[in-house]
Amino acid sequence: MGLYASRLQRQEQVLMLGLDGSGKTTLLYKLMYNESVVTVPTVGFNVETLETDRSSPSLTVWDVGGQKKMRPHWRHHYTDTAGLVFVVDSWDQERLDEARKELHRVLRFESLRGIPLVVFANKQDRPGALSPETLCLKLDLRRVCEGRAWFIQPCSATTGMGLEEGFRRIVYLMKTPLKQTQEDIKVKMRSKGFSITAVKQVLLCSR
Ligand code: G3D
Ligand code: MG
Repeated sequence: MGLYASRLQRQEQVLMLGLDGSGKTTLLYKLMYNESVVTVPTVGFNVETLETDRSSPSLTVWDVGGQKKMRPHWRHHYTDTAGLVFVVDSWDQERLDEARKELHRVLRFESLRGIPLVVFANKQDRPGALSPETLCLKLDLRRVCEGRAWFIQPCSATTGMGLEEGFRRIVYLMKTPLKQTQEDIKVKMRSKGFSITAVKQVLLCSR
C-alpha cells in the first residue's frame, strides 16, 4: 500500500459526474463550506480543492454540468482523473434508467479503465428514496464495475449525511491496490461484531 500510495501525486483530480439535478453542486458546496447553497443548473463546471489528511493527496474536485448538451464534454476531463464520483438522485426513479446508461457509457471509456468509483446514492433524506442495495441492482454495478474498485455511498447533500465518508472512501480506493481492497473486505467480514449493515456495505465494495 505504501508503494502504491507513493505513486499518487500530492494533488489528485476527482471527477464528479451525474445527471443534471442529481445534487452534485449542492454536495460539493456542502462538503466544502458546510453550507446549503441555492444552485442554478451548472453550465461549464465548478472546481474546488478538498484537503484531506497529511498522508493523502488533496483532491481537486471537478463538478461538471450534467445536462444532456454538457455530457459530450465530460470526456475532456477523463485523462487526468484519479477517482470518479457519480451522483445519483435516489428518489427520482423516472430518470434512473438514464442515469444507468450514462454511468455505463462513462465506464466504457478506455482512459477511465480501473479508475476507482464511488457512487453517491443522494437524496436519502427524501421519503421513498431507493436504498443503496436497490440502486446497486438497478444500476447493475457489480457487472459494470468488473476489474475496478468501487463503492456505493448513501448520502444527502442537503443534510451532509455520508459526504465525508464517501470522499474518504474514494481516497482509500485511490491509495489501495485493487487486490488489497479485496483482502481488506475478507478480513473485515471475518472479524467479530461486524454489523449487518456494515457487512452489506463492505460487500457492495466487492465484485
Ligand atoms: P446538479 O448540480 O447535479 O445539477 P444541484 O444538482 O446541486 O443543482 O441540485 C438540484 C436540486 O436538488 C436542487 O433543488 C437541490 O437543492 C436538490 N438537492 C440536491 N441534493 C439534495 C439532497 O440530498 N436532498 C434533497 N432533498 N434535495 C437535494 P432545486 O429545488 O433548487 O432544484
Ligand atoms: Mg450543478
